[in-house]
Amino acid sequence: MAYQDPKYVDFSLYLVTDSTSAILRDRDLVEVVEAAIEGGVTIVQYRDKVSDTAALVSTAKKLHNVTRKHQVPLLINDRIDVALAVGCEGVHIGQDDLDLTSARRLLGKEAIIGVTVTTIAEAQKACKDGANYLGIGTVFATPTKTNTKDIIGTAGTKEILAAIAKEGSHVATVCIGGINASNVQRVMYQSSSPEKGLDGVAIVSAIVAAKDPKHASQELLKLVKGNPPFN
Ligand code: TZP
Ligand code: MG
Repeated sequence: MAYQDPKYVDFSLYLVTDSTSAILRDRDLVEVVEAAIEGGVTIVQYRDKVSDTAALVSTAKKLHNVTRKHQVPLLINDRIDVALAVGCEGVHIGQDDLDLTSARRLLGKEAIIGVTVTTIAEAQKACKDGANYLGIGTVFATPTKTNTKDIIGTAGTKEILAAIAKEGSHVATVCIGGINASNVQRVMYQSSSPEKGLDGVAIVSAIVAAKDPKHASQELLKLVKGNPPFN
């Protein structure tokens, strides 16, 4: 399934999609995603809570054509069946989705599987069960996802990173929720400890809803890779 060893995936700027027309400004999702990749997005998750299965597979195939062209991994949110149908690189699952062990059994050891974690216990379990990366959050409250369990802030993110580092885990980590150009460096800096830092940030609206998704991605990537001014 995967063309890229999960160990070498670049999580620096992780684009998570949203299919509501308001956030897309009625633009074509596939075009927005391609522009974002041209701007520097390093990995894409197709997250679509509204389309039916046939539409999900159809859009996922179009997205995969684009991500393959640019050699960027494509993951599907929630839906193992859609990932299998499309043959993309993996999935992202939450605490209420099919469990990681079953997802791994279905997708195989090459697939990239990420898990949303909000607590230290969830993070420890995901590491033990073989997640390739953790999506930590929600960091800040966001209109994009209002049914989140907890807002953990950068302090909560740091606690999770420290706990898994203590257990010697080398799992990749990104955080998600309310991250944009004005806070991304603070998020990277404040979440990290000497033991373990974030590998990147996962972002929906600051890219998808941006007037110019390519430019927004260029700016975000520069900030993620640069040294924070207050360092
Ligand atoms: N999971 C936790 S917050 C969130 C998801 C999918 C949405 C993040 O969206 P945004 O627009 O980057 O705040
Ligand atoms: Mg889910």
